[in-house]
Amino acid sequence: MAGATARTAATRRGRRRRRGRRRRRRGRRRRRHPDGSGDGSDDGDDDGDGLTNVEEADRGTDPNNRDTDGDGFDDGEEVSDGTNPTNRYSHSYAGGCRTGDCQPTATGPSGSSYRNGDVPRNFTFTDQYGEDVDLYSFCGVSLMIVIGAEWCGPCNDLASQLQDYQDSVNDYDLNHQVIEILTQDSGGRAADTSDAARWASSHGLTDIPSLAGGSLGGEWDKDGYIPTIILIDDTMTIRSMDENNTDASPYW
Ligand SMILES: [Ca+2]
Ligand SMILES: [Ca+2]
Ligand SMILES: [Ca+2]
Ligand SMILES: [Ca+2]
Repeated sequence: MAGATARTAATRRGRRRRRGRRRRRRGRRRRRHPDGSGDGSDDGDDDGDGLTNVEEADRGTDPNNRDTDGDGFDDGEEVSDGTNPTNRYSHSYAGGCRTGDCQPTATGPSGSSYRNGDVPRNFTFTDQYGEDVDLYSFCGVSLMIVIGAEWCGPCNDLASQLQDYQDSVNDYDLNHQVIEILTQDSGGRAADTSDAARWASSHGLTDIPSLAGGSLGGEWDKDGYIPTIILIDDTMTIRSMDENNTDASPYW
């Protein structure tokens, strides 16, 4: 619990530092508030988030709250980043992974585990950069979830393929993202974020979130074997639930 609190504090510190740098860059521009509404007066920026009061009205954000959706990123910062300031799952991540912007309605598992056609519930894990990562941040992106453990040889083989795969996806600018979830360390103990950071380092995962430290319900385990590959489409609907592929090559 203390670890989780420390990680959350570190995440917030990181976000505050990035915000500070961006605010300093925007400082001069943000002190001028053009008359975009054409009413003859300065549009103002009452909460100092980089969006004028008129822009906030146009976007449906709160002109008296820097961070309307409470995701740790100011409204103006989100607009600059191309994320949605009214969707708490939509924001950028330090690792630079691809994210989306939609709000799925979970169906939950239709059997003892998720099946194709189900819309899963959100989960939250911490990545190799210390940021909390939500599954629903990837709504709008087609997603490959890979689940494995450090002690598992085939999981290591699969993990070592993934960054090349993501790089080729990025080269073709495909709307696709891989995420890795590490469930156990080399000794079969529950993986923590230092294990996930080591996993990322040993397999060269950079813009692939390497996740640990959260809770993955039994509904994500179809047959008790790992590695597991799950494909989810851009509406957050499961299209391939653990269909016994143990390497990424069928997807290249
Ligand atoms: Ca504002
Ligand atoms: Ca605002
Ligand atoms: Ca926000
Ligand atoms: Ca947001």
